[in-house]
Parts: sequence; structure tokens; C-alpha cells
Amino acid sequence: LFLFSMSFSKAQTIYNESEVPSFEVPDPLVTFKGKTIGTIGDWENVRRPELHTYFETKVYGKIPKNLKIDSYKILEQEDNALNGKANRRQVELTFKHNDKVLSFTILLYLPKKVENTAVFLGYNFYGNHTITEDESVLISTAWADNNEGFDIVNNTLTAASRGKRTHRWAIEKIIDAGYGLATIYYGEVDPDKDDFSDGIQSLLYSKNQKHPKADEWGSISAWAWGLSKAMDYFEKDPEIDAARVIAFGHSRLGKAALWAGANDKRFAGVISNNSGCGGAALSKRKFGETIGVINERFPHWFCTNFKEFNNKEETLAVDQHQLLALIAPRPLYIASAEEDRWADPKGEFLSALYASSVYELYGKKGINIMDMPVVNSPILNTVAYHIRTGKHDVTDYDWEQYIKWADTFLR
Ligand code: GTR
Repeated sequence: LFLFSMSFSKAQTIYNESEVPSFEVPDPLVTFKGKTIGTIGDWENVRRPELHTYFETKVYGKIPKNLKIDSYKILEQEDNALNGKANRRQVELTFKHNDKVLSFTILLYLPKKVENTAVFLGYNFYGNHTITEDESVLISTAWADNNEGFDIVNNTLTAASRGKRTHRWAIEKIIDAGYGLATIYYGEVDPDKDDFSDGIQSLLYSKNQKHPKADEWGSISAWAWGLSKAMDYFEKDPEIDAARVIAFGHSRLGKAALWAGANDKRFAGVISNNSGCGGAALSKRKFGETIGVINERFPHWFCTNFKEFNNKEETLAVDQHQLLALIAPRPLYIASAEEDRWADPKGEFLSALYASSVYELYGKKGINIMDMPVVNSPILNTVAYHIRTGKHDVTDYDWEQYIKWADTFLR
């Protein structure tokens, strides 16, 4: 997919700093009507709600109803997983509405030596069984995009791809540091295709509705919803400290993690790994992927209203730094990769920098340098940032920084 995206829009894609048109981003601390915000109260009661509503109705789309977990079931559990270091649990959450049913399964590893565990929660792209060699991890039967590299044929996940994504999930490091890891195959919540007859949206349609309304949820909102429902489950699980859960996501799933953190204040923090356009990167800075390109290739990710801004980024009343600001004062980590120019590392950095004024309002330390740091030199403040060497990916280096940063506020 990534290679495809590089060639798709080669003609228009800007990869040269000198070609980036000048742009202006709106101030998080000035309301749409021009009033300057100087207090936490005004931010929380006036500015934050108007920004949230804008992102909800113009960018990602509203979640029509707060559907509760109908039931949950422990499908499998083991007290001696990962060479005896961890408990493993696979928990299926089921949702019902309008005679339709949707289930998704959370794979959980919790360190044995810790009680009331803080957890990293994040989706995976190709099934829970790809994140580990552990033979006991169940293989999802949900729809998957055909992909030879992951042995997916007839849109079905297979055992041949067990463990194929271990390099993105530093499970041992996470467990050894005393954290739990929870992951979900994102296709179980909403299959990643331009088809609104399936996925969680389909449970909540009104009579004869076949597509979300222009201001209703696309797939990113659906995935964000799923993270919040996992949180509903964590609140019932005595072994998990629901007050210390960090939403994590890479790329499109990083976009979902950010939106989940903006919607749901129960998340203690958010990590956006290479989330790019429609995630951490500024939209008005037209470097790499743009709104027009993302909406054309993935028409189902954002709400229909977002298409108004195709090639008209300047008409957006917000930009992505204000999405980041919605997470304040909770810790937020934005990570880029040097070779991931499609995601615009500088646009991701500037977004974290421009969100920082809201963190400062709360007396928290945001990004306090104006220029991007050099590669592999993380800034581990409440707003954290790094750009590492290498490609669009999640690496051990990334996880080492996330753990170090989480230790500063979750311990
Ligand atoms: C790309 C897309 C990016 C990013 C990425 C991914 O094709 O253009 O916005 O989301 O996919 O999720 O891997």
C-alpha cells in the first residue's frame, strides 16, 4: 500500500521544503469568533468543545450512539505465557443493536509480577496472531485485505502469517518494564474498505439507512470507538488499572489512537507512531500526503464532510495541532521516521509544537524548542517527540522511548 501511494500521486506530491506553499495555522487559544482563551476553564468550557465539534462533524464523523458492551467472554487464558513471565487472555466483546451483532477480540498479555497493571492498547493490521509467535493466539475470521506478504487469500487470515509482525511489538520489553499489552485486529471493528454495509456502523443505522450521514463516522471514528469499548472492558477487569491505559497506534491506526484520545478522557495518554496526514501532521502544510489524496484513496476513513477540503486545506477552520491539543493535559507522544516523508515528519513536529500552548495553560511541559531535534534524540516532556532513523514502521527503538516516557508519569 505504501509503495502504491508513492507512485499514485507522484506528480503533485511535494517532497521539497522550498516548494511548500506558505500556510497559516489557527491558534488553539483563540476561538472561532476571535476571543482569546487565557484560562483552563475557558479552554474546557468554550474552546475545547467548539474544536471537538468541528473535528467530529467535519473531519472524522460523529459516533451516533453510545453502544454498551452486550456481553464479554474469556475465550482463552493461560497463566504461564511468554516463558512464564505473563498471563495471556483473549477476551471477546460482543455488541448488539437492530438485530445485528458485532464481536471483537482483545489479546492481552499482563506481567505476572505486577498487580493493577498499566497497559498499552493498540490495534494491529493483520490479526492478533501476527504480533507474536505464541501458538495459542486465535486467528480472526474477520475480513482482511488480500495481501500475499501476509498469506491472506480470499480475504481470510491464515496461520502462515503467525508471528510475521513481531518486530513491531516489543512484547518482552513491555512486559519486563511492568506494563501490559492489549491488541485488537482492527478489521474486526470495521473492515478497512469502502463498504458501509459491514463493521460497527451498520449496527447503528436508522431504518433504511445504508451509509453514514455526511457528519457521521467513517472508519477512523469506528476504530477510535473500538478503543473506547476496550476501555469499557478494562474498567471491569480487576487486573488492569483503567486509569493508566495508553492508546497507541501506527499510521492509520495512529490517527485512530489520536481521535480516541480526543474523544475519551479516560485514556491516560496517547502515542501516535508515524500517523501522518489526518493524524498528527498539519494538513495546511502540503508536504507528502494531502487531504485530496487521502480522501480519494481511502474514501471511507473520514466523514463525507471532510471531502469539502480536498485541495482546499486553507478553508479548514482547524488543523491537526488542535486535535493534539484536545488530548491536553494528558501525556502525548508524537513519533516520526526520517524516511517516512509521505507522513511529513516536520508537519508532525510542528503540530506537537503548536499544540503545546494548551499544555502550558495547564502548567505542563510541551515541546519547548522551535526547531526539529536531530534524529534519535527524543524530547520526553508531557508532549514528547522523536524522529528516528529509518522507515515507516514501529521499531524496538520506538518502544524503548515509549516505555521510558511512560515511566515518567505512570509509575
Ligand atoms: C498509507 C496512507 C497513510 C497511512 C498508511 C498506513 O497508504 O496513505 O495515510 O495511513 O497508509 O496506514 O500504513
